[in-house]
Amino acid sequence: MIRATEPTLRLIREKVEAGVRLSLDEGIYLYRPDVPLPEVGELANLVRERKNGNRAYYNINTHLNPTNVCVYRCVFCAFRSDLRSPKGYLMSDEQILARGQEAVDCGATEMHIVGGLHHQMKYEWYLNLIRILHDAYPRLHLKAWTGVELDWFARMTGRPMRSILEEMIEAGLGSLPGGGAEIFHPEVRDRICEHKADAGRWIDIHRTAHSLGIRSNATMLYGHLENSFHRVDHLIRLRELQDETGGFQTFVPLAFHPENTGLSEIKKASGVMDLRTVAVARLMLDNFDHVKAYWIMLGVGTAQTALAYGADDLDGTVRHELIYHDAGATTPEVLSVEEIRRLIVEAGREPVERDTLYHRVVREGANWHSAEPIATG
Ligand code: V47
Repeated sequence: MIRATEPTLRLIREKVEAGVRLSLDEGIYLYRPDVPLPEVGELANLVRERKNGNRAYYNINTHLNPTNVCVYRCVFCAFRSDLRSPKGYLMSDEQILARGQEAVDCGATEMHIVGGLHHQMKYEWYLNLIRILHDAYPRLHLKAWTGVELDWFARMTGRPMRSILEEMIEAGLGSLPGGGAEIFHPEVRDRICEHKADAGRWIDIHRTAHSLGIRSNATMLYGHLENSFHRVDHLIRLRELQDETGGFQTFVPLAFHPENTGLSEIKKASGVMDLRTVAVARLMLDNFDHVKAYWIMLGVGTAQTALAYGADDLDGTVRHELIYHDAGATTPEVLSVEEIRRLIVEAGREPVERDTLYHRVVREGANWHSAEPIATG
């Protein structure tokens, strides 16, 4: 017999149609394999179209990972290196600036900067990197440093997070990417990255950034040691901070890529799990405007399909991505604007180029400018 309080798809449908928030138990229920994915997807699509109509966003962006040398040894990471390993690298200022020039020449509006925590490099090196890029290329939006890196800067210097962030903003930091969130619940976090910023710290750093007017993204790494409870718990913690600050822009689910990691025995999440995670995230995160299908991680085909399962954003053209490619991603290194637009059109959506802060981008030849903010429902 079904208890009145037990989630059912019919009750969830009624709530979603009425715009009522879903509970932890309902989120977990939506992850059950016997709950048909097409129906979960249809509900997520309803929310997606309510918020973003038929639009699907992309930007022209590039990645910069200035070093892979890292003091931490997160078991899921294939990118990190020891200092003396032949794989280890550290970019010079000239190399960093050359990447900025290349980005501008390609018409990029954003540079996504994250990397290792190099124990020989002082906080000033990380700050200077932002400053030289911003001084040379002031129109390039610098989406830089995860909560974990910012936590490291504060630990290194013994300074409060607010003062680190204020200084970074003054140097040219534009927003924060969503990395480092992994899975918040300590049952999992303590097994995959026990040494780095915990959930409370990651959330508090984003809270501080939001209070300074800096927008940020949020990620969730799934498909490793976690279960559906841990995933939905993660989403609810993000939803709670968003209720408080409204500072998150986009949620980015990240499927674990096992190759070359300490968890290489785990099989990569299936396409069904990828689409279900996009859909459940769209349904749980009722206060997030955007859910991103990061094509580098999902693969181009699944990312395109995800546009019908709750996602409204494909990230960007992307150049120089290393974190996923080191972990066995077989996706291309870059997509052209024509390719990304074609993927969106083929999925029946309207392609819209956005900047990092979700303003429409208008291009005339080689020139571009950010126009009005994109309104969401
Ligand atoms: O925090 C590391 C993940 C993240 C692996 O904000 C791995 O717009 C899978 O955060 N398999 C960094 N994932 C990437 C990231 C991101 C990506 C795209 C867009 C945005 C955004 C943010 O990558 C890390 C970690 O969760 N990661 N290693 C791996 N083997």
